[in-house]
Amino acid sequence: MKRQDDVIAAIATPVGEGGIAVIRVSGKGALGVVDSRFRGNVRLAEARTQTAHVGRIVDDTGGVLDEVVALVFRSPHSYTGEDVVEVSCHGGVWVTRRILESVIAAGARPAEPGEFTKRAFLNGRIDLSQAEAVADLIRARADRAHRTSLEQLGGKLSKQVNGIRDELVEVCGLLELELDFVEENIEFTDKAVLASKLASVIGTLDGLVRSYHYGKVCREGVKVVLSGKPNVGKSSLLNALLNENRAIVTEVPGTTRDVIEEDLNIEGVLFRVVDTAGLRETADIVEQEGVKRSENQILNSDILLLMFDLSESVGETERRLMERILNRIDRKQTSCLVVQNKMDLVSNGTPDPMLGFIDGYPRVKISALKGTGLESLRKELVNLALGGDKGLLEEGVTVTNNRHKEALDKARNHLQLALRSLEDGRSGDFIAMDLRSALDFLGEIVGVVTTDDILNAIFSKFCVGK
Ligand SMILES: Nc1nc2c(ncn2[C@@H]2O[C@H](COP(=O)(O)OP(=O)(O)OP(=O)(O)O)[C@@H](O)[C@H]2O)c(=O)[nH]1
Ligand SMILES: [Mg+2]
Repeated sequence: MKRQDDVIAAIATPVGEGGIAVIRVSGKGALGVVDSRFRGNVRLAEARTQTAHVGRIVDDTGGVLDEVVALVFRSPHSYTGEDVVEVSCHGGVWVTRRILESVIAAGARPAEPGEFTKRAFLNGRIDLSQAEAVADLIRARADRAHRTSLEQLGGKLSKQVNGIRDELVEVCGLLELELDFVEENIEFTDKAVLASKLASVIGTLDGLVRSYHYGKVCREGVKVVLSGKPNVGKSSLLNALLNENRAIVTEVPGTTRDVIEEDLNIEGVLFRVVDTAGLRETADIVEQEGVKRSENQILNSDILLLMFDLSESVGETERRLMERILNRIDRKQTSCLVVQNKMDLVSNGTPDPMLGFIDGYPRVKISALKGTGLESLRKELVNLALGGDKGLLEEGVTVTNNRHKEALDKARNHLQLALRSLEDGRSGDFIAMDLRSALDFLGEIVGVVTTDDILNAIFSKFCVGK
């Protein structure tokens, strides 16, 4: 078992060559450990907090490894809450490695993934949901993900959850007080007031659980799969959206065989756009494998673009193809958008060949070749990704983490049971039991209630040095 008060050390910057790299050292005695390998005008062990010192780091034979700047943070004024030294050295892979080794030889041990942040949590610097936000912030690849993780890091979710916990503690207290006076038949609390309190908390939890859909969109992005018959222009559309020649486009049906995935940022939402092989019966075994992969992608899509060629009529083949797809996808997960391509080939006034064909889905007409209609397509994608809740959710707290959502869900279920018991006139201790369970689940989010399993699951996902 690794001890909690060891001095730990790790390279905090990514592996590779760069301007500078940072080696982070934390724990009681961290200043002394680094000081024993530091040669400068100031003894780090005696330095004031939040000061920077130029010097050299040496190895165990006294040989100079690099010129560095050492930043000193004294407990509790540091990321972890412990004594911390951050050594900024020149950003070479080898030199960084050697400095870490030197610090370890001087008495530190290599940090585990996420151990700095874990210590920040254990020392009360941040709560659990804030610690998780650190990992999300590092992973954020688009504006909205960045914004929600930053809000969570600032404690927006914690604040709301703690507010709810306070209310529930109060209700619990009232119920339990009443129990002490059960013999005397005294009622302290108006049942109707309690019920409306509970109902309002349930409403708040409902909103938080619902925000998870938007939160997931922010965090993981939206998977958009381009599907349709060969040659309708799927690869052309991918290229047009990315504004680069990413996928091969030819007039030969069956050009794309592999699955091609690229990130696309629209209005701060991250879309993962997937181009696939055109769907058709084929004798070519390479293409057959491609079609199989397309079908896999379709089943795992958040948004499915059903692409058609406007210059062609739709008939029995298309009808069968669409039936097959639409019967297999999970409507709760996947939204469909019909894209009619090659509008440059049809003159105005030509009747829509798809009149009455798979109605009930939003449609856009585009020309991937000329780049027309792409603006409406982008708008439609954002609409489908964020749903109607867009404005509403941006105001409030967004739940981005599955662990939080599950805990909120469970808390809400217990509160619903409590409310029902209250309405049925059950005894106070019975109701309080469910309230306690709800409190525990809410406590798991911020980390007041926690287990080693929960902590390990969370921090093992961090990188070393964070
Ligand atoms: N006129 C016109 N031609 C287009 C348009 N979009 C694509 N094409 C042409 O249609 C042909 C097929 O385009 P692709 O993008 O390769 O079609 P695909 O759906 O990826 O085809 P597969 O990979 O074979 O499934 C190419 O010759 C494109 O130049 C369009 O909007 N207008
Ligand atoms: Mg293609």
